[in-house]
Amino acid sequence: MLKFFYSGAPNPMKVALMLEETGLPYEAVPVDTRKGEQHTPEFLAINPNAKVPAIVDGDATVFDSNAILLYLAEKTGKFLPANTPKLRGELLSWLMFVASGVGPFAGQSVHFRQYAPEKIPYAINRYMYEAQRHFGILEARLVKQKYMVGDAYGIVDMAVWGWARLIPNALGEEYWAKFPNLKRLVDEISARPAAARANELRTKHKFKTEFDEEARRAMFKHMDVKVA
Ligand SMILES: N[C@@H](CCC(=O)N[C@@H](CS)C(=O)NCC(=O)O)C(=O)O
Repeated sequence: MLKFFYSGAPNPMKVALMLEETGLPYEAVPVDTRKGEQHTPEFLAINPNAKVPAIVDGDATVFDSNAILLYLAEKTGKFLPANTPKLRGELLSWLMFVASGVGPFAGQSVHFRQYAPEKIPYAINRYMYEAQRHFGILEARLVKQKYMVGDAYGIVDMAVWGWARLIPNALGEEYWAKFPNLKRLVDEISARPAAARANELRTKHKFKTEFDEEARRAMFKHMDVKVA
């Protein structure tokens, strides 16, 4: 059976949503990143980047959330637009845009706003600005069309859901007012039974909630290594 290595964080949750949407049988394997389980040799053999999510499906191992979304969509033939060059181009562009822009900038915005030991105005401003700019690009797309690619719900919408529902953490609750169409999409997806099951999944395993010294050492390794 397909193994899904996960935690309750945004990138694994996109994949949990997709697995639940497809109805594929899977075994969820918790990786408690606050306890450092992402750094074990066994997990590094699956994802050398020491991050969740990852899947093992027979002899296929896939890591990086949007790569997994595409893999699962191609495996099942579900949640993909029609295979025309136009829509394929849009699919790949938006999938990579979310992976390389929305996720990293929103993630750094959360980091500098909530976790960095010093509140550095320059870093907070840069990442909030870039996170907002990226969410603004999604908003502009969703003013023009109901879903991100084509005319049906698909994997790019799932990728967007993973990060856009963190807008209150990445930017602040009041920022929803700036992105009404993004909120419309997030609310629509969150109301789906598959999203409820994805959210419920993380309650089935006990993940560490405290962000203590052990968690800091596991997740913020740069704090112990001076490179600059
Ligand atoms: N590009 C990767 C990023 C994965 C990622 O950053 N995962 C986070 C959770 S959202 C994680 O594993 N953090 C643990 C750590 O950084 O040690 C993806 O899209 O899957």
